[in-house]
Amino acid sequence: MRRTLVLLTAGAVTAAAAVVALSPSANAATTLGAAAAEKGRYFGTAVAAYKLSDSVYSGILNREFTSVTPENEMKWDATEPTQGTFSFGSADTIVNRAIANGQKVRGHALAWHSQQPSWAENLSGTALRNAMVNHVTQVATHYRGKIDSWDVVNEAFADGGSGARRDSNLQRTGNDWIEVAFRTARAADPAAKLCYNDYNTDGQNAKSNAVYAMVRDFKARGVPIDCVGFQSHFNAQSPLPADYQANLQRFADLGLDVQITELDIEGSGATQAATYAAAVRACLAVTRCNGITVWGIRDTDSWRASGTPLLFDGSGNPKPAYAAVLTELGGGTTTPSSPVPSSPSPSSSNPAAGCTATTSVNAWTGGFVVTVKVTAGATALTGWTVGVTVPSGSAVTNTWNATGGASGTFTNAAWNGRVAAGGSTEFGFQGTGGAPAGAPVCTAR
Ligand code: 9MR
Repeated sequence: MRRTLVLLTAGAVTAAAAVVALSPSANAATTLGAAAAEKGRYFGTAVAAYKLSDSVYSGILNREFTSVTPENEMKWDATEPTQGTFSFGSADTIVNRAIANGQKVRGHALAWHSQQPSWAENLSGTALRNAMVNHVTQVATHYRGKIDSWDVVNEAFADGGSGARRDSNLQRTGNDWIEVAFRTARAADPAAKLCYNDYNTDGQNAKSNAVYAMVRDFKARGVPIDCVGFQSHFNAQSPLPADYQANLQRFADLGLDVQITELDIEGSGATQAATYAAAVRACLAVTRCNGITVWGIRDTDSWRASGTPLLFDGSGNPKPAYAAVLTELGGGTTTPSSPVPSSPSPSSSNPAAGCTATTSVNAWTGGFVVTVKVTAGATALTGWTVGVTVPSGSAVTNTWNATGGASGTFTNAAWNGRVAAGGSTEFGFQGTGGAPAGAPVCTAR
């Protein structure tokens, strides 16, 4: 467990700037990940490696999410572009960063008919089966011990009412290709949970019935499977099913975890928010639904960007759907009515500064994330600067909702400089090394 420290300060450092442990019950969780954690679940997102240098993107990622799924970087075409030659660079970037931030990783996906390298698309029979087994072995071995859950097989059933397997080059190697993939993954990474993942299986229908029958058979025969992923891509053509919870529950009753793995819901405003809340509610009602992953961060990051299906808008602002999910998870944006600690109460040694800063620090060996709350005094702010003492040997690597930071001085972003009298705004930063332990100093500009 990371230690959560709250440093209460105002103005210059005094002995009164006590370090106190925050009791989790003292305050509603204010991020998706923290709120889900209080419900015993993770809250994750798909991540694209090339976006990690975007500070708005990575800021939200660090702040809100406790699990990541590489959106494309672990797929067969990315990890084995030439047969027998493996390329893990982009996926490693995501995995190492997630581990450094204390986030889980969902591996996606070892065996899939889509996004195969052309050399695999052109194989068949024993050559393809052997190539698949080698691929699963090499990739799962490379990430052994680092993956919470693997999508071992993705989208292997046909759409429509047939209940049949999807025709594919992998399927044509023999009906046992799925269980062979699972056994191979278990041998390579015994600690990872092994999932079957699919879409249009979110409600009870011919396709999900067929997956259910396969999973039941696997459990009966001892084929290693630990979880089923429900992608949950919803829109007008494919709405949230009325029996979503019941469907999750019947799979859970087979004795495995269920996970919402690629959630996105096209729409906007209150309607979208209500549908997101309903999806979250269904998971929370199923004890073995142990995590939710949304398929991207901002609407502009989505594979269905025009449908604005995610929780943050293109500028990174939380949408009504974000608030609905946070509320459904039991979180909230309220601050405690009495500040922590109650004694001694923080008092500014520099009232003329016009603002105060409160810092919440998540620190672990080798890194930290700091969230800073800037509160205006009796006069509204038109801009602010916060100075933080970064210990020598430590470095700020990322800042969100503020600019600067490399030298420990942060200035409001274009959109959050104006703060009403008595009002507040938040920014954050991430770094390597030991966390700043002193008090931040807020100055109105
Ligand atoms: O979001 C992914 C997109 O960037 C890729 O172009 C696409 C290619 O197949 O895959 C998308 O992710 C898919 C996921 O891997 C499996 N389930 C459906 C997802 C949306 O298409």
